[in-house]
Amino acid sequence: MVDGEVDETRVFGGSNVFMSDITGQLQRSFSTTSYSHEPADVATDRRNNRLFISDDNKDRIFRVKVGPDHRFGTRDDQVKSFSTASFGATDPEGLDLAKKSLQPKARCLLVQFLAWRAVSSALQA
Ligand SMILES: [Ca+2]
Ligand SMILES: [Ca+2]
Ligand SMILES: [Ca+2]
Repeated sequence: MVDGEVDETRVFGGSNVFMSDITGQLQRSFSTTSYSHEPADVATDRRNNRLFISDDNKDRIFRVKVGPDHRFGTRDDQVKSFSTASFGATDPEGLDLAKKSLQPKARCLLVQFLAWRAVSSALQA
């Protein structure tokens, strides 16, 4: 789970990513603030030990690879990113991974979904 707002509160303890086991027990936490102050959602790629984190201020998806220590949130993590604005998704929030690359129709639905999330966020603000 990621929290894009906790870094703006007095209770911020340095972490905005929280990893739990299936019972909800916190296993690990770390910060994305060196590259993202607004993590909106996270998708896990367990097979390749990667996280994908959306940032709705930067309109980017960050790809975080664990590195040689096999732990997230440490200095050897490899962080890369790509823009979502280039395919029309400004204010990206919810994201998930698909096993295969998306067909054009699914890509269109994804962009619509992201746009819908942006509208629903605006209505709740
Ligand atoms: Ca923030
Ligand atoms: Ca690491
Ligand atoms: Ca937003």
